[in-house]
Amino acid sequence: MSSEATVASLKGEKGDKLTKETKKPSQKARDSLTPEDHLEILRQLYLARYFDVRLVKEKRRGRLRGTLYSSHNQEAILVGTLFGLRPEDWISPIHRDMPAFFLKDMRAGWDNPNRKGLSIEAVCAQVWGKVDSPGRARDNWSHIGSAKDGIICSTSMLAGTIPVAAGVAYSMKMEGKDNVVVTYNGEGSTAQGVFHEAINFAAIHRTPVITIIENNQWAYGTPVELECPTKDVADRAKGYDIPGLVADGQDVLDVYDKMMWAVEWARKGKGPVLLECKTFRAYGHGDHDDDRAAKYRTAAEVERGRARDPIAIYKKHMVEMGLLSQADSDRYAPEGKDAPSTTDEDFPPEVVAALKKAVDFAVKSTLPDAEEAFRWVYAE
Ligand SMILES: Cc1ncc(C[n+]2csc(CCOP(=O)(O)OP(=O)(O)O)c2C)c(N)n1
Ligand SMILES: [Mg+2]
Repeated sequence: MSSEATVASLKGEKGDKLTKETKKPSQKARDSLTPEDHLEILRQLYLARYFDVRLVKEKRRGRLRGTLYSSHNQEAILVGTLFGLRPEDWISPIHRDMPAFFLKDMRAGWDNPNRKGLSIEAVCAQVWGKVDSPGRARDNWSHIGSAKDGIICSTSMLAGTIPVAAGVAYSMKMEGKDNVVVTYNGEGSTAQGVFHEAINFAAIHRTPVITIIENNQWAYGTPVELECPTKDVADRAKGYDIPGLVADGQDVLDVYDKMMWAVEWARKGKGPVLLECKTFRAYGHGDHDDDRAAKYRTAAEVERGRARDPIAIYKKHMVEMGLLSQADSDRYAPEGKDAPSTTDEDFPPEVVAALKKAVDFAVKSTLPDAEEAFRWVYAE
């Protein structure tokens, strides 16, 4: 095949151009979720929150090194975008998405060794900086990936993995597969040049890249108005003639509905989608920034931003759907609490047990031999 023909065929059918109607998801993916699916989504929300509060507490007790970038209050974005993916789909998380590494393909069973995602044990070993982690103690956070699990290695360069994701998606398209690649970025990342180059490439070649924008209103100490000139960050999609959707990032079902619309669009070969999920960063940029953040954000803004806790919103949905009793909803209620005021009793026992097993594994894991520091630096 000539290179010209390859490019033409990768662009997809003519006439796929956006119309106003296609921009608005009309079908609700949530209608196909079973009661078991709903309970699993709730369990995953609890797990993501518990992972975060446990880490914050461990760090404050001096048991962890490095920086923590909390995903507290942003869990519905991770669970809602990952829940409906196929095992062979790819993801590309960044610093605020640590739970994404283990939430990927979690529906296949939390302890299933064959599922396409990292185990909670591996992620905890990474945070504890131990040898049994993908990073083998080189750092404590998200600079990890796993080709066999469909996870692109994360880097710290904001928006830096979108071109990689576009390339992975391009190769899958050439192989005739209908998998999608999901990248996660903060709203601040969308001010990077590489963000626009990568989305431009993906749009021209109609590669199945879904870019999640976790709009938590702040990029370190810079507010969203100083990063993006449009009201919705999703409006950046207009320049590339691709769908730009906005979801309520505090409502896991709204995220799920919009995400599944995006996935269907991308799987059909229609190209990339931007999905902005509006949320609010609960703490400082990282735990080193908590004190400074209290100066650049007012207490009233933080209170407002955290008033709609994703766990509370989802439990309310479930009670209304008759899938959760009010008593069960009240039994485990970490919503609205900061990590230090949260106890294990706020979470279902199976969630606490799963993380305890993972933390025990991480604590028992050793440090690598000192000589290992010189490995994988130059070609071996
Ligand atoms: C190219 C680049 N510039 C600057 C930084 C430093 N930096 C790390 S995170 C961050 C803020 C990111 O904000 P946002 O994209 O909104 O994500 P959030 O942390 O809010 O989830 C900055 C400026 C970086 N990692 N990469
Ligand atoms: Mg941000």
